[in-house]
Amino acid sequence: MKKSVVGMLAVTAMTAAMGSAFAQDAKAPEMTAAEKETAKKIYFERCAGCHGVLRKGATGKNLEPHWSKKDKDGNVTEGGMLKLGQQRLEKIIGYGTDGGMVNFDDILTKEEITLISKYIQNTPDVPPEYSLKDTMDSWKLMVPVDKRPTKQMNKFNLKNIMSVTLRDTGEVALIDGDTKEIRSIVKTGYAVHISRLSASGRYVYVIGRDGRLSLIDLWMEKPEVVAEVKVGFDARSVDTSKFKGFEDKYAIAGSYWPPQYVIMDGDTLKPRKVVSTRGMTVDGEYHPEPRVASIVASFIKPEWVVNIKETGQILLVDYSDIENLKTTTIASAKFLHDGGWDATKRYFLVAANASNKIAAVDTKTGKLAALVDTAKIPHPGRGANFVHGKFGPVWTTGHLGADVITLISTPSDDKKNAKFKEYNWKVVQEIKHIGAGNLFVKTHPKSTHLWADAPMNPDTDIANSVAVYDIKGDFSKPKAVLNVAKDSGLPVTKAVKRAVHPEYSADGKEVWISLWGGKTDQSAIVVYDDATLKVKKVITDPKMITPTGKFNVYNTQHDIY
Ligand code: DHE
Repeated sequence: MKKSVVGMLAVTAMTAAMGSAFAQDAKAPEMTAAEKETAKKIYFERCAGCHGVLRKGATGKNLEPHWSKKDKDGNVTEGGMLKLGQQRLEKIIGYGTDGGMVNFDDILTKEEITLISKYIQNTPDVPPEYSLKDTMDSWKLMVPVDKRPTKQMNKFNLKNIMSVTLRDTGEVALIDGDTKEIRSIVKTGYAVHISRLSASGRYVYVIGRDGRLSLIDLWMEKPEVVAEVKVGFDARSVDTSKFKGFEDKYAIAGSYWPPQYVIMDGDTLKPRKVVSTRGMTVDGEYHPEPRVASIVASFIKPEWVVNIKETGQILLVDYSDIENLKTTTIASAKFLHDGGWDATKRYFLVAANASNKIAAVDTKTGKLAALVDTAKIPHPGRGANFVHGKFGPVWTTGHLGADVITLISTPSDDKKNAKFKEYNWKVVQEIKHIGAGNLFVKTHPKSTHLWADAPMNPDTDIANSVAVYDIKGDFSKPKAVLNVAKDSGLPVTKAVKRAVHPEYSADGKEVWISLWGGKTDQSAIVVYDDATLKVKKVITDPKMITPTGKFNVYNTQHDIY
């Protein structure tokens, strides 16, 4: 993947902040100071997301030089990177594992794989903390509220704008869903993870892996960033206040490092409060790095659902009085990651991915509704809701670690669905997918299809493709498999082209899929007609470098999936 100067600078800021106090383990391979600096940067860019800065493991395994753990009966197991050793580590990193670790031989050079294998046999660096003052010092208000337009100044159909992450250039492209033209490309943080919309649909919030949060005003003639703030060194999630009376008032962003979340004013990003998430896991053990995974705004209460990865605690943060912040802490299962609402938007379903479970929280009662066992490493993105011919309303997840799509029955207030109550919170069906390595599933209330990708599958043909399932019946109809790489018309190169993240247009008639090129190859977005499954358009502007997530304004604003 292309590495931009912006990205390099942003990552260097994090690694520089981590200091150079690098403890050399007596048995660990020796490294020069320059090698350690390079390896530290690679670790942050490529490994920390899954394994944690302190390397205690989450979605990925524990990568400490030595570890030991006790099971319920007091039996101790020991392991660690020193035990695995240089050769074995190089193999694992280069070729991946059956356990879900992807191969890095097409992302890192041989020398980089050697370096990173040495690095993880040494004691982890501990990055510094980041205070409210640091957050405040980083805050920039480019366009104050009174200098912004009072009405929409452009003629775009804002509902159908797609906010597209250009991962490796530290940018977001705002693409007109109607005309497929790029309306604006804005500079953001490094490797933007997600875009979320304000309740009004006017503001787009984008968060980069380097913790930089940018606020884009869609009402400007050419939409631009009007405010930004750095909420931490490493971040993944953001949302806004969506409850009636609080529309566009607050924003919240969660950090991976330091493990904390920041509450800000919604229209300026002025920081108001920083709250640490360090504490006890659901097993009653202290964890020094409980990272903030997905965050979602409730529509039925002035609350955010904040999912804490390592501890497995789901926080319901009440923002009606942020000076006297009230939080409900709901114990679920460890390694919370991504998730989405059920069709009624009362229950939030989140993957406890390395625990192979889906946790469902009832935001009306503030209690855990269910913990559902699933196949290996569920990864729903936001999931997909539809009414199954036999089992009624279901929410769907794919899996990184299994070749199935799982359907979980969800409750409904509609009397005609009363007969499905007996299935609620059960896995009612597992559908055979094209392979493991799925990241995202998607449907739309106006569609009869369910789309699922498999970009992390080691097989090139599978990583190139998406499957489309007919949701009208009982899934006995064979799925359609679309080879997005072939459909893009891009030349075949050595690098694996990965088809990732289906996203619907606002009217539910088109599905957009990103196609990641390799390090230097052209990427594309392939737009399909959802009814005919035929290609409608291939977007391949040279400025479109490594597009990943695409967020339709209307669907994101209203949590439609
Ligand atoms: Fe993501 C969602 C974390 C890797 C693309 N990703 C999320 C969320 C989290 C998360 C916590 C939920 C945010 C929310 O809803 O508030 N992702 C992580 C990681 O920790 C991980 C595994 C490793 C890392 O270093 O970041 C990771 N993610 C990736 C990728 O490699 C992807 C495919 C491309 C990229 O960004 O480099 C990727 N993640 C996405 C996307 C979403 C997402 C597109 C939003 C899905 C949606 O439809 O809302």
